[in-house]
Amino acid sequence: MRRAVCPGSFDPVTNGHLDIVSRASQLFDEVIVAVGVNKSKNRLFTAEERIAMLTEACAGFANVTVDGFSGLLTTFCQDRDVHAIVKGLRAVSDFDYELQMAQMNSSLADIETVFVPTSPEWSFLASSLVKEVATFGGDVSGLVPDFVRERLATRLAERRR
Ligand code: COD
Repeated sequence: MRRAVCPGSFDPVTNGHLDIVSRASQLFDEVIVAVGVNKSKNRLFTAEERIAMLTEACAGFANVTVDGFSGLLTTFCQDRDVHAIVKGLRAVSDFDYELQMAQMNSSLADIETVFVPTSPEWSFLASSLVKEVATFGGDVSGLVPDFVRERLATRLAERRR
């Protein structure tokens, strides 16, 4: 059984993330989307909310499950007997950081990182930009699933009150 983890913050999940998850699901028998829970970081959505959105967004993929993790990603992988991490690459700037993490993770455990190049249509897409555009009233439809766009609008309205 070939298993892989697709890790990330997913604050919130975008169509770029889902493209990588979808392609990973074709490369591996089983894919776990792992939502990082780092309490020191200021997130727009809680871990539970991010996991719920991903679970809904990934419902169509038969071999994909969603879970949260805290601490080291390598520990999560070892606990699940997973030896592959799938990461999306958008640009050279992603590569610098991702290469460093891949090498650190492989020095910590018997884990290979597989890089999947972004599809051209999502190469500019990042959760941080989606949040910024939505904060200033821009239209993010087509960049995230519709239900995520609605939850984003609701959360930003709550923050403005
Ligand atoms: N197209 C393709 N790929 C994309 C796109 C897009 N438009 N947008 C994002 N991605 C990819 C990213 O490149 C990344 O691979 C993944 O999707 C998740 O992206 P984010 O932004 O949601 O998540 P990150 O990059 O903030 O997640 C970082 C982790 C949580 C994976 C990382 O910090 C981690 O592993 N933390 C655990 C602690 C640990 O083990 N630290 C040691 C690391 S060496």
